[in-house]
Amino acid sequence: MSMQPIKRGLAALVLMGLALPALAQTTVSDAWVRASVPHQQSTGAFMTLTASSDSKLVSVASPVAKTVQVHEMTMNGDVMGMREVKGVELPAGKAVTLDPNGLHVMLMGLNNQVKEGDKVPLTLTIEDAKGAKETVDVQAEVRALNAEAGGHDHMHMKH
Ligand SMILES: [Cu+2]
Repeated sequence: MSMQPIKRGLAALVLMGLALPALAQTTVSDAWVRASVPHQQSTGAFMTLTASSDSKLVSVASPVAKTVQVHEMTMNGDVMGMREVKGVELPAGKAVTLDPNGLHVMLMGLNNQVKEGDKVPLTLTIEDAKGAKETVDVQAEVRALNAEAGGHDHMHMKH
């Protein structure tokens, strides 16, 4: 019985996660980036994070974008917008999801078009309650523009 390459890749990632030193351990699953169209300036990255102890996602970096921020969606009357947040609380053992309707990672100033099927490297910096920092490298899969459409479009939102 043969595993498909994608499954083998995921298994390897899980094993690598388990092999990390026993500091704060945060697992990241289902990381994906929304595909962009040519000349689009920014796009969003989404994932589910689970920390083993109370922690905070403090920053994200990626070689595909000049600036990476963590945003939250805001509603001002009927107008949807977003703003930068200074960190995302990751309570111990609780899965925290960044999705197109809430918190998300904003990749701003894209160096190139991000195409469906590409992998986007993301480096997450997570700080535990004692201030110890951990970095987690993730390969986020690029999904089609309309994947899990949240009824809004980043390109038309104010920052
Ligand atoms: Cu945003």
